Amino acid sequence: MGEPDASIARAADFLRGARRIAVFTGAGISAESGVPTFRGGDEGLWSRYDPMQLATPEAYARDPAMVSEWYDWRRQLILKARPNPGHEALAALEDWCEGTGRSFDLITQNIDRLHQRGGSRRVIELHGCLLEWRGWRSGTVVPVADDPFESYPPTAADGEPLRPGIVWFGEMLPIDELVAAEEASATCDAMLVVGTSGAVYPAAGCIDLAWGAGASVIEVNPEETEASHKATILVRAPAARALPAIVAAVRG
Ligand code: BJW
Repeated sequence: MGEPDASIARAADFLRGARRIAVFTGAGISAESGVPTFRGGDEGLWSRYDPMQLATPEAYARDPAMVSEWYDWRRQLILKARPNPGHEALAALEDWCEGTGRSFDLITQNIDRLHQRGGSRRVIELHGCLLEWRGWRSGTVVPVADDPFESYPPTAADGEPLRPGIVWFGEMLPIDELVAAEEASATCDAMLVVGTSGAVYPAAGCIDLAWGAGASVIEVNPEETEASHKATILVRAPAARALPAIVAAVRG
């Protein structure tokens, strides 16, 4: 089931047979753009940094300078990164769906905007975006320059500290995005799950919804994950190699 060429052909068959396609992505799709993932191996961010010291509102409240400087380091990495053939293949899949009257929803946990830069037009961002910063108390989005901040934490013109516009542990996901993602997941007939450990909820609940509704679940990931047992097809290959092959086969 995991042999890449055979599983790529099967994945394409399932996508061609579907009228409603949903795609659910995680950090692994950006790994080949040089953006680190969170879990797994020595490369994952959480193997080097403690998420409880960095990725919670309590951590920011305790040490806003340290936390904002760490996120600015990651923001700089993302600004230098470029979309890879995996991102571009999903944009091509969106075009094919539109041209053939299929519905298409791209749901991402990623905060790097590489899907949009790779040509995807409609993206549901469940965990916000690291390129946007907002007031710590007001929540108002404040435009910021791409250059590294001059001091930490960065501040708005009125002196309010700014935080990254992402969803930390213990925070609620943006409700409109979550509702749209759950609706797309519960009503699709095929879901492509790419580069996610499927470990973080409520986002990973999208896979459960698709699976529970009887959709074909196609997992593209070189490693086994918490979602693998729900997959109809396992494509055990990196996304930047597998997705262009799948989409080329879909388009015939
Ligand atoms: C490749 C590849 C290649 C590599 N090609 N693949 C139910 C059960 C248990 C716990 C909970 C639960 N419900 C809620 C919780 C608590 C918590 C949670 O889920 N904890 C778990 C970790 C146990 N969830 C929350 O706190 C959420 N909020 C919440 O529940 O609020 C409740 C509430 C209600 C009412 C009021 C208030 C609150 C919020 C979760 C936010 C998660 N945020 C993060 C960090 C953001 C900040 C930052 O960026 O620093 O988002 S966590 C991190 O994980 C990030 C990601 O979006 C998310 C998912 O990770 P992802 O994308 O799957 O990456 P990895 O690294 O895990 O996996 C990469 C995969 O790629 C691997 O499988 C590789 O093999 C693969 N790969 N190279 C393809 N080339």
